[in-house]
Amino acid sequence: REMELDLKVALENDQLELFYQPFVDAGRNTVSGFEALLRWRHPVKGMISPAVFVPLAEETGLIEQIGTWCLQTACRQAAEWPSGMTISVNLSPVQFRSPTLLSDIDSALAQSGIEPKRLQIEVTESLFLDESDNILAILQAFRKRGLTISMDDFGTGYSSLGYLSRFPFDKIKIDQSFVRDLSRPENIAIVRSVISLSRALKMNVMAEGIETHEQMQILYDEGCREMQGYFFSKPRPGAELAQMTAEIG
Ligand code: G
Ligand code: G
Ligand code: NA
Ligand code: MN
Repeated sequence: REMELDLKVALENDQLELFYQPFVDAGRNTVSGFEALLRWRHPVKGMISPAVFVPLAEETGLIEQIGTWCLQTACRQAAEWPSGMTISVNLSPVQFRSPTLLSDIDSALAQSGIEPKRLQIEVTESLFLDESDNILAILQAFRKRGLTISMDDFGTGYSSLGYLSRFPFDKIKIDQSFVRDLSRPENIAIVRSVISLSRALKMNVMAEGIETHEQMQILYDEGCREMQGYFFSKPRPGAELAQMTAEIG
């Protein structure tokens, strides 16, 4: 419970920070956008991973305020980038239970002035463990505003494939666990199937967790163009974005 108190203080005292990791068009070597990834700069413990504190924030309900802060900060940051660049924000399933989610998104867009189509929302399969009518209505409301919706960590959750046809996704992100070991024929087969599935469903596809040139090449040869991973860049602070774009482009 000590960390819970700390997290409240963190939000109030500007200890939370967004890092940004580029989405790269591997054919052209250009940056098409960035994913916002939350960090906690703890005054004593140093940098704490969201894998540690997001679950706590979800349990305590603090994720609502933290999520709102993320949306506002990410959109404000994106307003400083070239107008073609996307900003992708991760949403927790808990945020979908918040009655103010849509108005929070509208405020973040209005305050930053960015076009709605530049905002991408990332959700994971765990979203579909909840009551699905409400989820569908919210995702459709995102679409109506012009946002894009991305299926993150695809293939690692408990959901059936059916939700891909029932819910309005624009993009599938191939999970890094499949990319990590492409020397296994099983993983190549999975990657190939997901790319083919995305085409059949008229969705974009992206691979995450690319760490080596070889992984990049294999995915490229399989027809994947949009990629993300340490090979291109680690997530870095907002102040380093121009530098990051210059290094890749
Ligand atoms: O960036 P990193 O690999 O440390 O992220 C660890 C986990 O935390 C990932 O599952 C990522 O999706 C999640 N995460 C990162 N930033 C956010 C955020 O802003 N909101 C939510 N809900 N999850 C996030
Ligand atoms: O769950 P989600 O896909 O949002 O989480 C992304 C997480 O993966 C972030 O914590 C990010 O820091 C991490 N990540 C991004 N690229 C790479 C990579 O190339 N290798 C590894 N091991 N982790 C990565
Ligand atoms: Na993500
Ligand atoms: Mn992911």
